Amino acid sequence: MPIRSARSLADRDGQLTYAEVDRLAERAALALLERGLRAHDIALVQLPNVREFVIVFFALHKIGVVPVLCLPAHRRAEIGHFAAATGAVAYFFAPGFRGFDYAAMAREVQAEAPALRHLIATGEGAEPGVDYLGPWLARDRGPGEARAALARQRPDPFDVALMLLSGGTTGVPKLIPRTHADYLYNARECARVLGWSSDTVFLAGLPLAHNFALGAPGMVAVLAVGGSVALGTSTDAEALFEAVARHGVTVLPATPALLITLLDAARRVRHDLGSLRQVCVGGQRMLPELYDRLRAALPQAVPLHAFGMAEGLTNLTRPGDAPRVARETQGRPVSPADEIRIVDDDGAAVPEGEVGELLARGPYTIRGYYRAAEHNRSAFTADGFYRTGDLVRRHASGNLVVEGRKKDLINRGGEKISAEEIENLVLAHDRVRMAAVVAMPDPVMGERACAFVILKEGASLTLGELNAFLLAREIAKFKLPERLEVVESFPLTAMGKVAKKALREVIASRLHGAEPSRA
Ligand code: OOB
Repeated sequence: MPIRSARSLADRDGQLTYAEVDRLAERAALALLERGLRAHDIALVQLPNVREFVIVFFALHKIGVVPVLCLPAHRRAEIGHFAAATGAVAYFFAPGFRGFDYAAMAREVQAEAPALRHLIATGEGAEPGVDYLGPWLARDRGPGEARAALARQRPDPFDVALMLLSGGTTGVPKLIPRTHADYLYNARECARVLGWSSDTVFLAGLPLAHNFALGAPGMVAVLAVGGSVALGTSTDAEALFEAVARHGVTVLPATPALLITLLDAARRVRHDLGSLRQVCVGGQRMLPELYDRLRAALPQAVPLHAFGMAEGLTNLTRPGDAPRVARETQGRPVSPADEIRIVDDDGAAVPEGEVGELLARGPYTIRGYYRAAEHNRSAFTADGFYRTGDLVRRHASGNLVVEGRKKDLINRGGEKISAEEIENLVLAHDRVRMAAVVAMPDPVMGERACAFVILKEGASLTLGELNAFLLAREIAKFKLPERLEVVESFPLTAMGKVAKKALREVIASRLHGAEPSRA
């Protein structure tokens, strides 16, 4: 059954019109007001792609409470950090999602975060100390009362609307404050350049908590032009293809890693994918070979490249770009007011066509991370440009090509892992003397994390032991190193720092020698 009309939201439980979503969001907002939540309060939201994500997102916006969008994969270390860093007063979760006991984690986090007064779960239940959304959403109070109460709470468009998480290169993830005005503008510009309209049917299989599926170019962009959104909680190929056929999906966002899985499965798939018009690939570079595979498998769909970042700047290829440009480049900024510079290590512009670091400033790019004054001094230039850490060059077409990066992170299928964060945890192991975590190449994920360690005298360590130790620190599983290299010493740079580039080369050549490339 295709989505029954424009302007709807579909999830595992059926379809809602915009008006129904709005009414449910009003009910949730009123319940939150009654519990004492107020504008500028902060709420941790850790929900998968279900209707409650959307309802809570808009409910919080109605009363000016700021959601911190946590990934379902985050565990106690990350959630505890966000609670402590923000003084969040509420935490929204989906009990039992993918078999994990979020309620137990919520209590543990709450025990160490005195400000966290409200634990709010999806559905119905009777856990002591937990509120449930189910009864809130069922309580109708008549539109008059609701509208009057909520009208008084309406936030200013230039207030912070939400906080995204940086993939980050620092020891703990940084929070990215985005305002109502900037986020909506960013989303609208994406919808405009992609030609989205009320005919657009968008399938969010990637987490909505991530900027890509949320707005740039994601759900908020679709809603801004009156299109429809289908939500999926799985990135399993069968489930996604089934959803494409069922809802008549026209736009599918994917990371290159997900796209590879989908294309591998497409050979044996029976679902009708004929409705797809755009496949939007981002989070990581889509190589030209993958672009070619996509074209061959889905000739009716335009492959688009999304090179974005939670900090703001969104680059997209345009549906009208020449095939060669769409194949070889990662697009260009969506807004005419975006300013970019490509600079060398001294901050001077590189000659046209040469590789340098991309700097960005503009109407929807942040000027600073939340409560991070010191980090902000190095993350932004004195005149307010964000240093993306991405190495790019300008293609003859004017679009950008991503050639590499300066920042110290691992991009695992679009999921960013801060090397420093994992190194700090590895160093806490009592058998480890020194640690360096670097990216190793992978044909599907693009990169995976490899931990190089120098052990203490006479000690030994296996990857299994290391990861058991890391998991006991309660971090998201996707951050675990997938290979351990025990070494006697690290190569050093002329400055005496660990030469990570050399370590990346060591592991790449070792993998290359050991396993013939499967790409
Ligand atoms: C998206 O956002 P983040 O914040 O998880 O990661 C941003 C970083 C970029 O600075 C770049 O290093 C990398 O991810 N990246 C890409 C890329 N898209 C993101 N590198 C090469 N090619 C691409 N297409 O990942 C994100 C946000 C909005 C839309 C799309 C991706």
